[in-house]
Amino acid sequence: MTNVAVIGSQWGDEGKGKIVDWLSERADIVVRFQGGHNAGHTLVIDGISYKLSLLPSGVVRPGKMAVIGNGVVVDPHALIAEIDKLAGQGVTVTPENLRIADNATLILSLHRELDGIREDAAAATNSGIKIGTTRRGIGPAYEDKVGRRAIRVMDLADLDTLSAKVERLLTHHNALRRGLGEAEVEHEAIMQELTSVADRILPFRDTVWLMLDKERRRGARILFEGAQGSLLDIDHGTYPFVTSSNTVAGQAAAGSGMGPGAVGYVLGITKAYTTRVGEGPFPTELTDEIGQFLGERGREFGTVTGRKRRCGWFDAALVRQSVATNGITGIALTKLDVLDGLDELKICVGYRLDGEQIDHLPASQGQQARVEPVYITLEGWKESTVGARSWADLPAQAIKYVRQVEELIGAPVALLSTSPERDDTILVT
Ligand code: 2SA
Ligand code: MG
Repeated sequence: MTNVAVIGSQWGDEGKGKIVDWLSERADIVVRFQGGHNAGHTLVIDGISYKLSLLPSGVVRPGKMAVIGNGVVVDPHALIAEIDKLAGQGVTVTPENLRIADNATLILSLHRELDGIREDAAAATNSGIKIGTTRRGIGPAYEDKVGRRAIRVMDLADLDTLSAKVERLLTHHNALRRGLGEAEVEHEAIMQELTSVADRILPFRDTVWLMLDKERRRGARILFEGAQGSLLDIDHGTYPFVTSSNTVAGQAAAGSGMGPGAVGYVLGITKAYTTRVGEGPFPTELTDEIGQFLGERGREFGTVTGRKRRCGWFDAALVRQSVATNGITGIALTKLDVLDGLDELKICVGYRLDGEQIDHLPASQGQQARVEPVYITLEGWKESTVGARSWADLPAQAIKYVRQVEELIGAPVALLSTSPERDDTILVT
């Protein structure tokens, strides 16, 4: 097997966790390369459900190395809490099975606070833009990274220079906080926050690019685990209603310290309909009883925040776009069973914008808000597809739906997932 990058092709929550888990059996190393504990993966293994946010999914499998790459923003408190919670479920996380890049950026409590302050202010005053973030501090932490004032994992080991770094960070943040009418943050408080977590975090630190390079040369199989989805990408997503990292496959290389050639097969995880949480455009959104039905049947609630996800028809124009921006080799189609029993199904094939028909979502925020979906309609199926384990188990209309999806997005379906259990996966050859 070549290396595989698992990427969400929509707005996240496509079911990446299960597929990563399925693939991790064939991998030696599972690497996260962007995002942070805003991600949410639910893994169901032998009836036990594990909810992971920051840790790579491979961590629950014995004998796998889990890696948090440099492209990730790491909240040390969240990491410690997640490790401790897993310990309660019998999963032991040690430096034997988890490594964190020493050049990864830390999320501090001031980032989380700022995320919340901004979201609340935008909601209350109706000015600014409410993004509907997960309030985990992801955006503010990436701002500091790009602003070259972030505290990184390795800084925890260098207390001599840490104080000056914190000073520089606070010069920026306290100016910002004064402007927002918030109390300033004390230097001592941040120093204490950092020193209190150092002992738990530092044992996991590693020169990840070097370790991965050695492993690659040795022939190790690497699985890159994307978080969120391509339409939440900071460049290619529905800006400004996006997350603050690149979520596309190219980031698998930069966010782990490997070359693009290491990425290998790009598997786009694609839900058989569309969901989104948070604000922002969603051309095929259904606010009627069908949307309600998809949300209930599909149990569409955020893993991290418990927020209700917005639901709508499959948007082939958007996924076609993701096939291009990621270089998707094949897709894993998930949650087909949620469509069981619907009389007819619609698929969006393009949009109407100001009287013209277009085949992709324009980049402009104003135009994105104005596009209207152009649909084709397919007949539904009555039979249940839950737990189907072979192509022959699927009703003819379901197969037709899948074939139509492939044709419209311009990529083949490589895997079909028919329930949260990992064995209910059809490998399409
Ligand atoms: P942020 O917190 O700055 O990354 O939020 C910015 C936007 O990105 C969206 N976003 C997500 N969308 C879907 N799933 C995500 N992860 C969790 C999950 C979400 C949850 O897997 O269920 O539990 O609510 C995720 N993370 C970020 C977010 O909604 C904003 O639109
Ligand atoms: Mg999720």
